[in-house]
Amino acid sequence: MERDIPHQIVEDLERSSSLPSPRPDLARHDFAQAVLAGFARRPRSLPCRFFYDARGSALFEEITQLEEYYPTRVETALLEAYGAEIAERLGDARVLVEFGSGSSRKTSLLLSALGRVTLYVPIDVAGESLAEAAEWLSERHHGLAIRPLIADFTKTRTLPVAARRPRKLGFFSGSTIGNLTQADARAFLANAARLLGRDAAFLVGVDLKKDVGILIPAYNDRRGVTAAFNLNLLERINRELDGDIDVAGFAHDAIYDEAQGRIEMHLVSLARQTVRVMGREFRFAKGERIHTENSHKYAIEEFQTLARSAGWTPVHAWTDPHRLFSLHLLGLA
Ligand code: AVJ
Repeated sequence: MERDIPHQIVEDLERSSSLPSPRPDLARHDFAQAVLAGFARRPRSLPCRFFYDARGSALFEEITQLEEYYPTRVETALLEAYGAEIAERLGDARVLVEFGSGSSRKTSLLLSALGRVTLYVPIDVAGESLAEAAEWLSERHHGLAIRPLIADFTKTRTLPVAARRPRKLGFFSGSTIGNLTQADARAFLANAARLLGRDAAFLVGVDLKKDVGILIPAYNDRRGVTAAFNLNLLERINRELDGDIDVAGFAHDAIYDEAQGRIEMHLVSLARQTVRVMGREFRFAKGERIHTENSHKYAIEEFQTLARSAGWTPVHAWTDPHRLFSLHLLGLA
């Protein structure tokens, strides 16, 4: 399997204005900074983007197959059921820009439905998974040109030269937009509008507000896969940042904050303890929490209002019969 980062990608990276780098030493530095800063502040927190090392990505893949975790399954079903309708409303999108190279399976469904896309530009910080996804898709979509961009998609200001053509479609799946606060989601949507251009459209997967009896188990499954995914952050600190954290001294917790409309994941210290990271000591009280992820949920109209405030015009929203998940098509009027 091709694992080296193609030369073109490196060139795109050098042209791009985004900060995160595929260079392992810089990636480690980024992680170290975030952990030291996150452990020093109160309440303590860690950015959720660090979940996805090799082990975390494998655990997330397992999460997507859990009975309790409906988002991946329902979004995929929506793409299967409404792909033709989406294509009809879009007309003739030629360039597909994906924010975060999510699941290649969903991208492949969309590409098949659209039919006329000739260029695919996935944007992600993880160069290795980008290269793998690119290979998987190029085997299934002959004649499709792929120009991956290694960059933080929340900050990307420029697209590869080859993508500077009209009729672009943006794709942001999985409700990853839920990781952002509303203010950050609005800024992201506004930046995407600028990046994609005047005649663009945007397809965004958004998890819906619903009964906590469904929401909580999706983030706290019986088999404990989500717990392992959350706790892997501590294991990653031990592996990469010379940490001595007793991972068994922390527990996974997922709560729903009704006022903010979001699931929050936390790691809770089960005892009073001191941990060391890169030679520094951090004291945890019993019950003290590390906030590791937000996953915002939106009613359909709520998300449409947010999209409008960022300059987009809601065109249509598709949802499943149980109203678990939504796919929003946005346009620029
Ligand atoms: C990939 C960010 C959409 O918030 O549902 C899954 C990540 N966290 N289980 C989500 C996640 C815990 C997921 N996103």
